[in-house]
Amino acid sequence: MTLSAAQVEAYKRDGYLNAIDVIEEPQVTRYRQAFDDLEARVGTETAQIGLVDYHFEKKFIWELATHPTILDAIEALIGPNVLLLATHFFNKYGEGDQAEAFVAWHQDVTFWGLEPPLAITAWYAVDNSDVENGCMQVIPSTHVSGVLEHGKAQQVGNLLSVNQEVHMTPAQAASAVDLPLRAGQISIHDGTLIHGSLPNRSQRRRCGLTLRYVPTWVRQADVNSFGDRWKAVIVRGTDTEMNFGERERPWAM
Ligand SMILES: O=C(O)CCC(=O)C(=O)O
Repeated sequence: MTLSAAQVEAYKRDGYLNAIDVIEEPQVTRYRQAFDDLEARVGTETAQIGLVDYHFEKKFIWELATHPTILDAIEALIGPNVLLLATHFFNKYGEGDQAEAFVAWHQDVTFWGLEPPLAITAWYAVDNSDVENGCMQVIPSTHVSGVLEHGKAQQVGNLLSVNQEVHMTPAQAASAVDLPLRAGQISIHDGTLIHGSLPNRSQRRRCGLTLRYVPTWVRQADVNSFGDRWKAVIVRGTDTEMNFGERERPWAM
């Protein structure tokens, strides 16, 4: 399955797509349990935002990042030669010290050091994600403005790596669209689309796995917001540019 022409058109116009079915039961539960096991091992403090690039260690993350339905959609949007740039879990537990955790309005690529600043994210719902537990929100069509200046968030609890936030007018914030997802679905967003999410006001965990992709012709001009270089791996097509060096696929599949 690939995206329809109407979906590609909508993505170009709005900067995102929502509610794309990827897997069904029993795989949804199998992947959730695999995450539960990882969470139990590292603890919720780390699991909240500290699980970066665990696809090198955990096969279920690699399986999701290379799922044909996801890669077909990514290929339809950025072309045939695709690198997996990174994977990163975003968890909001809605209780205890983490109750106020939120994600401030931002663009992904601002601090990623990419040239050109082009990346795309598939956000995979490990748990059902809805308004009550703080699903992703986007400001449609903001990707057309290019990379914007970010300041620091004033509100405590921002999960972003350098506490970044892009200023929004009240009118812009009022045009936010919720992206609810059933576990097993993805949304996709452009790296320059303004997005964020509110605190989890439920008793249910909200776990999302972000899968970041770039076309092979993008290169790393600077370190990313972790002060590091991306560990990109080819997941579709061929990498003739080798802009991120050569890296073996972590799992044979
Ligand atoms: O999971 C969230 O609430 C936000 C995710 C996000 O900011 C991202 O995908 O860059």
